[in-house]
Amino acid sequence: MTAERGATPGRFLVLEGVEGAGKSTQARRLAEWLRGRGLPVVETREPGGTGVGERIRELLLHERGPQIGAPTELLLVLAARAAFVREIVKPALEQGAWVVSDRFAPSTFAYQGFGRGISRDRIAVLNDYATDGLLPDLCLVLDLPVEDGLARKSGGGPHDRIESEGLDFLRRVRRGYLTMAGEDAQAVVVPAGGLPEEVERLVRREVSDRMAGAWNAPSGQPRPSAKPRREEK
Ligand code: Z5A
Repeated sequence: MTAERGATPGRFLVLEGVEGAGKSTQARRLAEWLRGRGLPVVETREPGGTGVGERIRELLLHERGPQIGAPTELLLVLAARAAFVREIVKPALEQGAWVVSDRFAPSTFAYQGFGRGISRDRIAVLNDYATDGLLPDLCLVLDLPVEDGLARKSGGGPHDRIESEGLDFLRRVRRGYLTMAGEDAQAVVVPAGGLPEEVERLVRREVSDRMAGAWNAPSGQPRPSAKPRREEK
């Protein structure tokens, strides 16, 4: 499998986690903080971000939409990702931007892999094609019990199709994130049960520690090469 990190001048930061973990909140805050440091930032999310991606997002999340089996769900997510990487992420990285994304490939391993039971090998091969080998420079997994995440969203209207899968599904997803974070040197688990300001402090600390040296890298310089990813199981 090809694995590309460090080939372009920008940086690719991804926030992950179960529903209500605070990904959108922290992605926004992180992007503001990075802009405050004078860095060019592109904020985005998956699934979505592109014309086709937003259409696929509607299909995937709409509770009253058509029946979607696990293989179809996987391929829809990856179809959206193929456009996302080529239309948004790679062009931004090539121009030296810091891309902050609310979800990326780890969501697929967590939801379609650990959640739905599709093999990680199969996902890895298909995902590699969709991403053209692109990997995040840093993946921040915001972690909290799934019940706490759902409680944060309880006032926010009806659950979408995937949220409606129930607690056991979401617990498998959470376990998947923790397992994968333990295997990937570029992933870190951030406890996300505290106040937004506390979580933000932890996120900033991880980004500062792990992206050290990147702030002042001259524009146009390739990213320093990262440790090779371990083989997918
Ligand atoms: N999916 C997939 O299956 N496979 C894939 O490969 C990909 C995605 C890429 C996308 O939904 C769905 O697609 C997702 C997985 C699937 N499953 N579902 N459902 P999404 O990303 O649009 O929605 P989400 O993950 O469910 O996001 P969310 O519910 O919006 O959660 P969040 O972004 O982590 O949290 P938030 O929006 O920042 O905060 C939620 C609420 O909590 C809000 O009222 C905040 O004000 C509040 N909040 C945030 N932080 C805190 C703290 N620290 N304390 C208290 N309250 C807080």
